[in-house]
Amino acid sequence: MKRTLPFLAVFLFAGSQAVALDPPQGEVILTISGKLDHPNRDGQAVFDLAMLEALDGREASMETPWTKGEIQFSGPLLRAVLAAAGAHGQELTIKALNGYEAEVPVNDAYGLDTMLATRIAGKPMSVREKGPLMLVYPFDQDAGLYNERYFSRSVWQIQSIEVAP
Ligand SMILES: Nc1nc2c(c(=O)[nH]1)N[C@H]1C(S)=C(S)[C@@H](COP(=O)(O)O)O[C@H]1N2
Ligand SMILES: [Mo]
Repeated sequence: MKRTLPFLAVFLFAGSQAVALDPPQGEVILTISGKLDHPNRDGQAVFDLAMLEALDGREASMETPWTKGEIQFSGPLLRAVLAAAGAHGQELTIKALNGYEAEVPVNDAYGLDTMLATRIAGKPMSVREKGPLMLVYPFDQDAGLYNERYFSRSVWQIQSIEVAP
């Protein structure tokens, strides 16, 4: 017992380190708040571009109502971002720099390959180009998503995500 306890403590510590979210090195472009297992700043999870682009992502070309012709988007899957934050909840409020907000069910992240696009045609998106982040539904995978319900959830200039139970 005297020997195994310190061993167990080291093991548990190593385990919690493995799921922790590193602090951002660059400019913070996304803040997630709510009930989180992996906060990295004042109870929130903050991300810079490199942190987001290191997550499991997708790259897909599609048409959208906001762009001309087929264009390629890439970025982390929304579910990978939520998992990195250790977010628990059912409803997301996605907030943009221009004050726009949309309610998005968490199922849109887990049931669909919805991405938090960081790039358009391979280039980071400026605020003028609806960046730095845009929620992009997999319109290329399912034409049934191409309607006002999902357009209204397609928030661009995303700044923060609030996770509610
Ligand atoms: N940041 C931001 N994203 C937004 C909006 C907005 O006003 N600001 N409007 C939403 C709504 S209601 C729709 S239908 C589409 C419309 O985009 P559009 O105005 O470029 O056609 O974007 C969605 N994303
Ligand atoms: Mo809309």
